Amino acid sequence: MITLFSYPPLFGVPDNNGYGLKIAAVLRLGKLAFRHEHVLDASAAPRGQLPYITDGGEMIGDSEAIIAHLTAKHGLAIDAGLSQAQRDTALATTRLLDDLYWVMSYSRWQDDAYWPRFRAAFLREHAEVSGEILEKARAFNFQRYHFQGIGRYAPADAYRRGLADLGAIARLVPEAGFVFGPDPGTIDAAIYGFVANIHYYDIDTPLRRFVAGQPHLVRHCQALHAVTIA
Ligand SMILES: N[C@@H](CCC(=O)N[C@@H](CS)C(=O)NCC(=O)O)C(=O)O
Repeated sequence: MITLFSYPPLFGVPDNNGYGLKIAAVLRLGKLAFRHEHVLDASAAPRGQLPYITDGGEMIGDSEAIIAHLTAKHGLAIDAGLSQAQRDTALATTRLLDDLYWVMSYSRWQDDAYWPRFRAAFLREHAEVSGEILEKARAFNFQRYHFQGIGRYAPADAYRRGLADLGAIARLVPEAGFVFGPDPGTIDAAIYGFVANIHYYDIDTPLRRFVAGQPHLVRHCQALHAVTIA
């Protein structure tokens, strides 16, 4: 049995992190049975990062490595018909989402405009998490943001960057269906992982306002969400 280890849910989204949510969606799309374990401490994970899966005796970290494993070992076929050009687009989009990840994360933990709402939601939904734990996580994230670079941006500059990422994603998602046709692939799960973590949050960031103004992106997100939480 596959076990997915990822961060806890928030605002009805089964993982408050885009990478873990992407894997939950991929497993559902591939109709692969799994157990979902939510953890806050990533120290047991390969490279100390979530998500990871265990599968028999194996432990696999990194969402892309997990998808490669599911494809090789469990016949995950949702990307089977893709051309090389489509695979390249999927890889470029994955890297684009890596950039959006930092801005989204910054909006929650670093930006004083939104941190109080994020903190309050976490404490309200997770009785096991104390204010002290969150303050420690915040201090840790400040360091991560500083060394990655986003932490040195003023909020308006950070959001300009995130909105450029979201704009490119909005142009990639079609009015109907999914990025590469009528059926969703891992690229759709990846987009969902991050867009859902913006759209379903009752925190009115510039990123969320942008998504709300893109009905086709909301439709895409809702379609993947229905499969993921089913
Ligand atoms: N390339 C990885 C990225 C995963 C990632 O960035 N995980 C972060 C999410 S916050 C994490 O666990 N960070 C904890 C840490 O770096 O200590 C993937 O695709 O899964």
